[in-house]
Amino acid sequence: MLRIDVLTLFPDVFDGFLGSSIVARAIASGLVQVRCVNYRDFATDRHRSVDDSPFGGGPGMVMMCGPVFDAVGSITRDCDPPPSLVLLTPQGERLTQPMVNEFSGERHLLLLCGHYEGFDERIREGLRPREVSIGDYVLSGGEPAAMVLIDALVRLLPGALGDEASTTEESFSAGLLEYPQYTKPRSFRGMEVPEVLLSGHHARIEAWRRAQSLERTRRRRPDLLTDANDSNAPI
Ligand code: 6GU
Repeated sequence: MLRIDVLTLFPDVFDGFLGSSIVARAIASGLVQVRCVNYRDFATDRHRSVDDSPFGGGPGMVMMCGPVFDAVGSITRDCDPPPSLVLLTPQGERLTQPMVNEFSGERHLLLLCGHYEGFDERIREGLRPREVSIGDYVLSGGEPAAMVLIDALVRLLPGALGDEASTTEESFSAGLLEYPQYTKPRSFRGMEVPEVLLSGHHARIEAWRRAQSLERTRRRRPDLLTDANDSNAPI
């Protein structure tokens, strides 16, 4: 059982996500446990503040140390071994499939979502979290990134996809983009399913798919072919 705790100012944002599809089923079958905790529950003043203006001036607000350290402490207090801390930030290391594979081997993750202009730097200094970004654009908060990470993680848990074949089948095209897929009907508005897929000739089908995967990757994502790619990541 993988345990994931999420620290956030907006726990409600996760409700739809955690209540739907693959992730919901993985939770229901006990493959993963996800708990959302609000930083605000650890605020100490009467306004329940979790952020304040930056020393030195400048726009926006900064996540305060107090509520963040106390929230993390309340979760890690009873945990042996302690969870791996992940701070979601556009300043982090870019999330990749090999990184997701690595995280899926953990027993307990604690995800910290930020808001406002960022975190007080002493949160990094004191907690030494791994910092993760999901891409080179700025979100207004880390919550969508946490959901991206949880989704990518959960689908790797044995049994999460139901159809066990889907992950093994995908690894055939390791590091390449998926080949084109078709389903019924054979003919739709004048567009036909490639003949080879109807042939029942498994070796030819496999060769066609392999060629399509390579060609699609070369055209759309040549970087995947040229980059040092020791992952086994189907994309
Ligand atoms: Cl993890 N957080 C925010 N706020 N923006 C992002 C991101 C994370 N990853 C890409 N952009």
